[in-house]
Amino acid sequence: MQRIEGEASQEVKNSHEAVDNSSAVSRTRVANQAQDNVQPFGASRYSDFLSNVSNFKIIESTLREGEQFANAFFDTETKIRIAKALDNFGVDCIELTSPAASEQSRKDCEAICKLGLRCKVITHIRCHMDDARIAVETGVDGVDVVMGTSKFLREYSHGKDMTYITKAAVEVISFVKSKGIEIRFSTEDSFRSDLVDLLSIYQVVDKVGVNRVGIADTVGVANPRQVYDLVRTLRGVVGCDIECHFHNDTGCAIANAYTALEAGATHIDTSVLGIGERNGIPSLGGFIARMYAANREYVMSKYNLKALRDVEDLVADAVQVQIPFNNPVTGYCAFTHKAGIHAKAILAEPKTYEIITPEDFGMNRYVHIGSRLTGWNAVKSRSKQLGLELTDDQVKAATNRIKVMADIKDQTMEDVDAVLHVFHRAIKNGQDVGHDSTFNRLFQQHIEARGTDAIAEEEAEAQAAK
Ligand code: HCA
Ligand code: CU
Repeated sequence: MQRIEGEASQEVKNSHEAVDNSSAVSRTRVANQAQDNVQPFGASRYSDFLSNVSNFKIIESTLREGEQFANAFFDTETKIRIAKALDNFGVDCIELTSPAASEQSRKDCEAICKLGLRCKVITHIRCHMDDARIAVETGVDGVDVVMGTSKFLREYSHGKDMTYITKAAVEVISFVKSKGIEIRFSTEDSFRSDLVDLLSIYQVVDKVGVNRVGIADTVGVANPRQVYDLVRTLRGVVGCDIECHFHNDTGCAIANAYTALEAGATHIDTSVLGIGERNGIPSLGGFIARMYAANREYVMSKYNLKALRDVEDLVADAVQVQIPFNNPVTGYCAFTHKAGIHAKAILAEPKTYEIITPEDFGMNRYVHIGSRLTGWNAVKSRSKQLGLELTDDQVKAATNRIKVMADIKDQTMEDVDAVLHVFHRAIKNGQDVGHDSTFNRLFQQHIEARGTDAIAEEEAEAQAAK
């Protein structure tokens, strides 16, 4: 695809104050105010004192949930590179596969704990004392514990009732806490678990001092409204932090994560490119894009956005997948504008069709001008980039020519440039390019001469005259 870079300034001006982090209450209040003020694109948004949209933490699970992706096999070196890249990006925590899973998993967990990363390193285990004993010896900052509570899992997986589950949870939590590290308790398949069962066990674990409780949409069944209801209810029942984990089976994972934060959740699980069991969980990049649209200041102050592409490339390479063409931010066409009307507005003011400023992520905007949908404003911008002086009417005539050609097939940037050069030269020489035969002859000559000294000299001349 032929592309040109937009010329207009992309700076989104934002003079609002940074979010204060002093105390929980003032933090939420200030965050909510900041969020209303900072919303840079004018869309009205809902906010209240529960919302943590401007005050959330990421638990990055590429090295745990991501290891459950069909293609994933991470050797020690790759795990270390991913851990460092995530730390550099600025995630709050990284979650590692259970050290009880295999001897190598245990060794890798120890090795990552020794890296001295800025982020917390936690591991993820079953709600079982054997796993907990191994986990606390690895040097992790915390342990995420999970146990199935839905009737499917109680019947077909571990076969335990709520009394047993609650007892096991309290035992594991007390043990991990006694080692002075963080502990989270989560219920697997929360949205297909009985609400009374859920709230009862969360209340018990909150009382014994768990740092976080977790809600897991293990099967990707939940929708944002259900998420809001459950998190909101839970927020009224426990005092500890709330972590949420959403699977993406029906494409709701990021929306659910966002809604969970609105309802008072504090931590969201992500993985790079969303890799995980089946089709995975919220992608780090997609989730960040969503949060950036809500509060650019907060997201930019906390995360190293320009590192996103490298993190994604690293993981894509490790699991042998391509970055999806429509990936938020880093997808091949995430900042490509095509229709003439869009191109015109984008060149005048990027915010017309962009809520994400590509430069914030180290990306570039492109205007695709070789299509039948092109417009003369975009073509004019390109002729200026090439240093070719053409009047508006001449640009319009060149645009019509491009459209005729693009009706047959999309034109490359080289071909668009050729049309502009032909127009420019013909006008200078007093030739009438309005005639098909004249244009076709000159265009043919230009194509044949492409790469020769004559054309190179002319192009250099035009650039120098710019
Ligand atoms: C699984 C476990 C889990 C755990 C989530 C959590 C899930 O692989 O089934 O600890 O909160 O989706 O339930 O990833
Ligand atoms: Cu999961």
